[in-house]
Amino acid sequence: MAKLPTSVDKIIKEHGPHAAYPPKSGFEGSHEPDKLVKTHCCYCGMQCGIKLKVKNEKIAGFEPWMEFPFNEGRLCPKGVQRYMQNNHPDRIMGPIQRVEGKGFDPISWEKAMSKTVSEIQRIQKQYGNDAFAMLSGVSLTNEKSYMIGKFARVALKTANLDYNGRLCMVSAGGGNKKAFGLDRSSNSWADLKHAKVILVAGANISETFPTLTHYIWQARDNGAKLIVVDPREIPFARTADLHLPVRPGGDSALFGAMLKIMVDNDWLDHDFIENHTSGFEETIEAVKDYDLEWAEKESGVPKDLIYKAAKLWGEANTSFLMHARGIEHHTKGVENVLSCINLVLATGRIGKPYCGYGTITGQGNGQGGREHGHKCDQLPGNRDITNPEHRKYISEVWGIDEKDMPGKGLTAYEQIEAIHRGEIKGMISICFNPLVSLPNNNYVREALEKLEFYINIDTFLSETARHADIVMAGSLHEEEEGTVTTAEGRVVKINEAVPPPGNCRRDGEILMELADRLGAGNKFSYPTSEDIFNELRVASKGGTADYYGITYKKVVDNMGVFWPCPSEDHPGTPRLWEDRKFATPDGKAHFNPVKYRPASEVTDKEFPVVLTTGRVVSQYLSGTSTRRIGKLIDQYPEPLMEIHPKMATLYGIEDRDLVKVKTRRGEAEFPAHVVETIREDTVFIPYHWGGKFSANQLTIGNLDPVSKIPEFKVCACKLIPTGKKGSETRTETAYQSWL
Ligand SMILES: Nc1nc2c(c(=O)[nH]1)N[C@H]1C(S)=C(S)[C@@H](COP(=O)(O)OP(=O)(O)OC[C@H]3O[C@@H](n4cnc5c(=O)[nH]c(N)nc54)[C@H](O)[C@@H]3O)O[C@H]1N2
Ligand SMILES: Nc1nc2c(c(=O)[nH]1)N[C@H]1C(S)=C(S)[C@@H](COP(=O)(O)OP(=O)(O)OC[C@H]3O[C@@H](n4cnc5c(=O)[nH]c(N)nc54)[C@H](O)[C@@H]3O)O[C@H]1N2
Ligand code: SF4
Ligand SMILES: [Mo]
Repeated sequence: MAKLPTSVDKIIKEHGPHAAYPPKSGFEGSHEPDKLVKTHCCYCGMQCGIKLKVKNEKIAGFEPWMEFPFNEGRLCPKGVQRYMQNNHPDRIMGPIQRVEGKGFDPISWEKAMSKTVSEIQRIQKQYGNDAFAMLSGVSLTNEKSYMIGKFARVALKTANLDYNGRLCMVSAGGGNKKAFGLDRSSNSWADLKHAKVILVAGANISETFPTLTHYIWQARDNGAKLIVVDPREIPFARTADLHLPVRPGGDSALFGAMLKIMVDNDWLDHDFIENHTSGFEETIEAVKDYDLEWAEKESGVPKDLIYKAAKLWGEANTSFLMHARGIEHHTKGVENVLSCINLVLATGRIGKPYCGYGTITGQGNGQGGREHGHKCDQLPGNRDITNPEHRKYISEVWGIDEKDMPGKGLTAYEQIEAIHRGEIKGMISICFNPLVSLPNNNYVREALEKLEFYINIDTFLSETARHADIVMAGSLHEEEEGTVTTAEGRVVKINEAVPPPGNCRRDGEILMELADRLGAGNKFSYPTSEDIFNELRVASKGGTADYYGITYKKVVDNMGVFWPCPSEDHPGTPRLWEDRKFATPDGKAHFNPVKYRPASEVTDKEFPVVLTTGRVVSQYLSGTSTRRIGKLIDQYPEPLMEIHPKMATLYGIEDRDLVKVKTRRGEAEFPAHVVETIREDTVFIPYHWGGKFSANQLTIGNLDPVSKIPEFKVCACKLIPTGKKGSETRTETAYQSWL
């Protein structure tokens, strides 16, 4: 691995490990900014409105944007610190090239571009077009997401394009499409406020979507009951009416049993089921043997709690069900989602005020980015790349011959497997750090080193970028105009606050130049981001994710527009399904039978403990940005392993003892965090760190057969106390884990 060319070492030496932000106190001009730019937080799917302060073309601070309707000025710990990333001394300030054994050297854009293009052409000529793959990410705007879908198919001419939403939203998307024919949460969060029962499954909202908690607290003030399904008593479960401490992997047994109880007690909306759904009979047939004893054994939730939850949910008048990755990161992620949707459909409480369902989108543009074509099987407007009509329509919009449109490609983790098999030889990635975020990452590292040529477009030298031959210095969220679509389905405007610093370039410009040099320049000539958006509008027209009626002006005037929005005079659709016309071919909502099956790796004598992974409030994803912001590091400096006191006693482990965690894939050491809030049979490790601090050395690469999401949320491990204490020096090392 190569050494960093940046000044990190010097900063650490001079200012200590926590000075991972510009060490001078304060930012010049934060009291007298040149301008305030209304935009959105660059991190999670809430996309909170924020005003960035700009001084001398640098971000100097922020102010709350009180008028933005979703968050009304509220921000979480990450949102209030994110302004520190743009000026950060670790930014890659121009293109760099790997020099074997030495590190990275700066190179000119001309050299970076010409070398990249000649390697793409060489590899494609030698091994075929699909041997050059692309991976992308949905921290990128709709405009860039759309352009990447087109870039891979039209300029690179490869089928193998996929994205980091494959690790995130695809199980939810798969379930939503099967049940409703459309992949979006059915309601805006406004419907939460007067829901009488709120069920949240596998979503640590207080830490992962902090500004959304305000809506739940408002509902609580209005008398709502709260049911939380999570192996951990996460912060907002501590005030819940019912906390169901499910064993990782047990959700579909739990939800199946709840459905059976609802059927047995006739807590059903027969009119809705009969007139607006299909598949009910097969669905209840699948759960007919799910008695409470069985459900308790399989799900790990005491049977009285299962019954109470079914009763509370079954008898409610208004309700909202939400879930996130806790139920989706499984080899049965789609089935888990469907078993939740079955509970919603059985009550008919959808498409009505204060009644709804939502999967909480994770990444900043996790919603818009999964609609416009950088999934391996998708074309813009959430069209299907294998559908002849869809291919024809998009080929016309792109001005290409349909027979030149590649077919379905491999998903993200499958691409890694294809590199190992020697089928993929070259790769370009943008906005994705798979070496930290993919499961079983020792296998991922080997794959990256097998590539004949790898180019990475990022803003920091991520763990993955360090394996690239060339790294192109791209732009951050605040450095390029565009739109994103929030977890609610609201399209909002991102404004360019500052230009990219130094010799960095806007991502969109990098892609356009590459397309031009690959001979497709006439199809990638967009003077402004709005021009890309206007083409996206046409490309999405008539698709299920229809943006045709959304314009930049409308988005700005209304502080967001909810898709679908099929015509310019259409106001947008905050609440779906009010007309009871679902987007499925028969217009009905579909129940889907779900038969419980266990996780792909269950505990045994050798690996007796359940390992689950996830997040903490102050760190974001693979941590490239948040692991460089000192105050966020202070809040949670290194990954800790949460363990229940009973299990800790069993192993003779005390708080902060260093424990070796071993799975069939690898091993790593983590200080123990002994807490009563986790199940006795399960340990939890956050995954935001790289190198030897990475939880993904341990996780399993098994995928859901439909969505191809990895099983991040459950595998089997063993714990080996090391006899050492987690120490301060480790804190320093955690910060430096990418060095
Ligand atoms: N602070 C912070 N916020 C973020 C992010 C971040 O990295 N940091 N990332 C954003 C992104 S991309 C995403 S996808 C979201 C993720 O948001 P969440 O899904 O809320 O986050 P996770 O921590 O991955 O998992 C949520 C919960 O699932 C529980 N869980 C584990 N296994 C199971 C299971 O088998 N069943 C059930 N029911 N629960 C289980 C865990 O205990 C955990 O509390 O957060 C977004 N917001
Ligand atoms: N064990 C375990 N693993 C997990 C999960 C888990 O719960 N447990 N969660 C999974 C989930 S839900 C997700 S979403 C993935 C996320 O995994 P990744 O997508 O790999 O994580 P990011 O940190 O978003 O990586 C994005 C990269 O893009 C760069 N970047 C950010 N913004 C921009 C931009 O505007 N332009 C450019 N060019 N680059 C940019 C960042 O510096 C970073 O290097 O991780 C997954 N991995
Ligand atoms: S809740 Fe999400 S979007 Fe809002 S400030 Fe926090 S990280 Fe940013
Ligand atoms: Mo995610």
